[in-house]
Amino acid sequence: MAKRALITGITGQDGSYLAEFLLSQGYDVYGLVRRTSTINFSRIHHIQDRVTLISGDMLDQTSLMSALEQSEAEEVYNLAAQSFVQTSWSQPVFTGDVTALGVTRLLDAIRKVNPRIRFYQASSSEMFGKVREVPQRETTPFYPRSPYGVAKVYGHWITVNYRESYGLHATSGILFNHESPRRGLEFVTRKVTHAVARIKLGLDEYVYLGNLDSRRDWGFAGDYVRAMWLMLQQDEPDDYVISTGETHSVQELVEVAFSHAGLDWQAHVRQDERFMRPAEVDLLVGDSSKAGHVLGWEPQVHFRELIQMMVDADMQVVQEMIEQGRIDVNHAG
Ligand code: NAP
Ligand code: G4F
Repeated sequence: MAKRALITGITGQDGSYLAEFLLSQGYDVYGLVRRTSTINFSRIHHIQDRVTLISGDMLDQTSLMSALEQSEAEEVYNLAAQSFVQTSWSQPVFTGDVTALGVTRLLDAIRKVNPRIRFYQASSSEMFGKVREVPQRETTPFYPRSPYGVAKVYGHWITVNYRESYGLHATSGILFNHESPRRGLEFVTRKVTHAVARIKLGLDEYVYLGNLDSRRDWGFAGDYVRAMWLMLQQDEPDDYVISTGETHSVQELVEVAFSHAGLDWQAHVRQDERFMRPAEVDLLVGDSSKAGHVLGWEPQVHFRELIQMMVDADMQVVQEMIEQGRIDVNHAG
């Protein structure tokens, strides 16, 4: 019998890679999707006939219980969230409802429907915020710097609490930033690599960015979803940091992306107050040695290769848009 997994957030970057990975492992894959006025299945279009989509929302307890009953999942990966840090200042209550309380709704549904389900919570390095220790590891205290970070701290601790209160196999993966050609356009890596392609192909002249000094530990999403799966294959639930151990500034990201396309970044990058944050996370760099020892997990793709892969993919995307007439090159904004 094939194993059954339910993924919340299957339409997102990680959800699409995880669904592909689980299919490759022989799983029956179910995905929770919320109702939207326009269908946004572009990241899972290529596998849509191999996964079963179930309508539901992290704000709606009844739909979560139904999704568990319908899928009869043995593993649940909770990737759904309002995941954009900047938006969490303009929509703090909504962010808390989805990203924090949504975790409780799902855990409680699991407790009632089938407490033997193995649960993965998508925790975040944003929880470390104003970092108390360098590098950050599982034992580093949290100091979140955004409503999103605060919501993720809640999600992390309610996962630990349900593990300890009810004996659930509930695991929290503390993942550092991970990117890919499927990353949303609002996140800085993809914003930059997409802008590089548009500038190179003559559609734009500038990209407007916020803080160029902050540093992140950027890995590849395809590597990170493998770690999620490995965590749920362990006999005992636990918490794991997943990171590359390298840190780079936003400016370094910009330099690598523009130089890969043969462009001088200083001629095309402008700073804009709109993209500055009320409170910044200045430095993230993770120590994933526990994941190395226990899970046998190591990152395969490193920073420069990742950014170059994303620039190459965006060059292709923008070129195809031009060829298909989806961008009017004479009136590019
Ligand atoms: P993403 O691309 O923004 O995807 C988020 C997913 O959540 C989308 O499928 C979205 O559905 C879904 N969602 C949002 N609100 C929902 C709701 N109320 N009910 C049901 N589904 C809802 O995020 P990602 O980069 O794949 O990240 C996956 C998870 O890992 C998130 O929890 C994120 O916070 C966390 N995380 C990400 C990183 C990273 O660097 N990528 C690092 C650490 C942790 P729609 O398509 O309908 O919007
Ligand atoms: O790409 P970002 O928006 O990612 P951020 O805030 O680190 O959050 C991402 O990673 C977290 C893991 O640590 C996830 F939990 C979270 O869901 C999300 O996936 O910003 C990265 C850095 C920040 O310091 C930001 O201030 O880039 C800086 N930045 C500079 N200019 C910008 C911009 N970020 C964005 N999005 N847009 C800019 O124009």
